[in-house]
Amino acid sequence: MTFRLHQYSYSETLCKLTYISATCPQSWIHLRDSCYRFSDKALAWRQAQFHCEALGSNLAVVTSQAEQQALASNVKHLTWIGLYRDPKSGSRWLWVDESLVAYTNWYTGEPNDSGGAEDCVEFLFTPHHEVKWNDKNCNRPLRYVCEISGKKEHDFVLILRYFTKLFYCYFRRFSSQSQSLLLFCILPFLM
Ligand SMILES: [Ca+2]
Ligand SMILES: [Ca+2]
Repeated sequence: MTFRLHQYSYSETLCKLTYISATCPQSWIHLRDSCYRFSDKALAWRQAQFHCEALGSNLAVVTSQAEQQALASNVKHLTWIGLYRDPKSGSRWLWVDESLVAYTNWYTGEPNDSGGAEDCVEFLFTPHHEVKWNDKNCNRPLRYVCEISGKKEHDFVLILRYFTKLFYCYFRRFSSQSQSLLLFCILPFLM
């Protein structure tokens, strides 16, 4: 077996293998960097979030157009997501995982706080079959989508990639022995 490959190709391959092995739990679907689970029963928003938490997740936190599109192509019902009105400030919205609310995708005229009682956010279908956001009464039972964010795994892979390159470059420079190269390429993956 030889490891005399291009300077980075060995570590890149290991990084890819590490990433692919971070698969989703059974009955969850993998979209982009996260795992999602669409419920088959309807719950009020708060119970839906409790149920996601019990599964080690949160209601979905939709922070980009790409994530919105990935979810939109899989959603089939009115569906709760993890956005809710700040109880302290009626005009502010919060994500359940405290992510910054930078991206939004409200339907035209929403959020309208109809009846002064719409504090939770659902995926809604427009007449053109687009999936947009609407504020709705949190007590209404709806299907919901939970998310296990892949961000942590992704950062983990980036850190591994960085240290692997660091070790590899260091020992490539000071040692031409392939055993040393092997040891210090693999070591970061065992930590
Ligand atoms: Ca997300
Ligand atoms: Ca509304």
